[in-house]
Amino acid sequence: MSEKYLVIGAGVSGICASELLHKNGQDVTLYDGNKDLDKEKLIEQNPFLENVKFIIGDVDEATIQGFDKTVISPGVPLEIDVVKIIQENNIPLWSEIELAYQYCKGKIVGITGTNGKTTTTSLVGDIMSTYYDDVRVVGNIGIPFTKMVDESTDDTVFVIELSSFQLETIVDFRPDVSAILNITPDHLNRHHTMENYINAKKCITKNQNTSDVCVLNYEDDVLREFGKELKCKVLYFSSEERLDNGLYYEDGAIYFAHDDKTDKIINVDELTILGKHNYENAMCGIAMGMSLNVPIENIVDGLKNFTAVEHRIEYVCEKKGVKFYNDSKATNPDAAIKGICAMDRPTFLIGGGYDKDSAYDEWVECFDGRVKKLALIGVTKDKIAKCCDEHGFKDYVFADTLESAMDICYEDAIKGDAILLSPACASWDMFKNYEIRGELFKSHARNYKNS
Ligand code: UMA
Repeated sequence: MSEKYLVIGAGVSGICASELLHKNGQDVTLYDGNKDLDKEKLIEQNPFLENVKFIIGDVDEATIQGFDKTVISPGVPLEIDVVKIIQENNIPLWSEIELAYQYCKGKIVGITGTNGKTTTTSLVGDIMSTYYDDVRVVGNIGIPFTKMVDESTDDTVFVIELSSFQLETIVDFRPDVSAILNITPDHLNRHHTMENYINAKKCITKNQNTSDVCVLNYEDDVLREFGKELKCKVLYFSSEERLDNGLYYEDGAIYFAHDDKTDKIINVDELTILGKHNYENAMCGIAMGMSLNVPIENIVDGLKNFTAVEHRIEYVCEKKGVKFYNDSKATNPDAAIKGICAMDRPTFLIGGGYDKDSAYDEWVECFDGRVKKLALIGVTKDKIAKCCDEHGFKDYVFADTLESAMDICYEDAIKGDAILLSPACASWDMFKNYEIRGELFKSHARNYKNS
């Protein structure tokens, strides 16, 4: 018998969740709080929506009480009135990840963490594909899990990038292998406290049992402790010290220590991804591959053939001897520090964007000797400028658009410099997403004349 579902948020997640429910004979209503939502356009792009009811703008309590289940999109905060009413009436509230889980078959590999999720998810997808025939890479990476569950079988492997927003409202979702790469402050405007944010990430393990595996970063104090509380098997990786059990990096190579012996897996100069943070991503990928029985030779093949993901310290082009790098994916200060540290030349940095209540001190501190000039855009520009003043960094300018920030940098840059977009902020104040911000950066850079 069909049940009445309310799907909250008409972005890509909400639309794919509605489609999955509709295909499975459920009675679907799609809600979006944006009064200006262009319903006709959505239907034109997704014809199945003809058969879905819409609620746009306000919705009253009595209407909400009429639903059996609700599915929430990741970007919708749990504090909005609609969600409060759902919770007060004890109506099940599922993340779209939970919904997909209810309909999928096969093995599940789930990756979360503040930084490195997308790179690691994509790498794990490549590693799994060296051994399994039906590997589906989904989640926060951009393709909703709900879109890819059709015709999954016991042989399917789902590799899922999971954000804290998606994990907050899982119920039974249980990955066979999970990983938490690191936890540093991010999305504090949504989660309010670091504790809430950490707890959302920890949810990835909440239904795992003794037959499952969780891969954790040994160098992250919170995660090292967390491993001791878990029921499932824990595999640690470390980029700083030799472990008796687990993966570690030492003197240019990655090793796996187990059962009183140590196997060398790969020299890091055979990897195409650079920097210690990427060795951590690689170790996480190796651990996840091993946990799903992928032979070491296949894992090594996957590692050697992997290329960096778009928008993450991505080389774009060289004009007038100035190299352009797109790190639009650096949407928090910790990720942006990695972007700056990866530059091997004097750098013109473009930063600023949507305000997530982040602290910029550590980011600004790492400018010293590396950043020639900072061009600030977006809502956070004054906040970052104030932080620069406090830390004695004077070489900043303001710009109204990304293109004008780039023009300012390009005018001053000389042969041998880099221009890096690594904003330390989300894009949502000026762009729909970080991909669109990165694409604009790349196309504007490519349009500069070479002389
Ligand atoms: N909306 C409401 N009420 C609100 C807030 C939003 O109705 O209070 C509506 C908006 O009007 C809009 C819809 O919700 O129509 C948007 O939903 P959404 O923000 O969940 O966006 P989606 O397009 O569904 O994309 C989401 C993820 N977005 C976020 O988490 C903000 C995408 O992650 C993800 O790729 C996609 O699902 C597929 O799973 C993006 C992201 O920025 C890349 N993630 C954050 C990050 O990586 O830092 C977590």
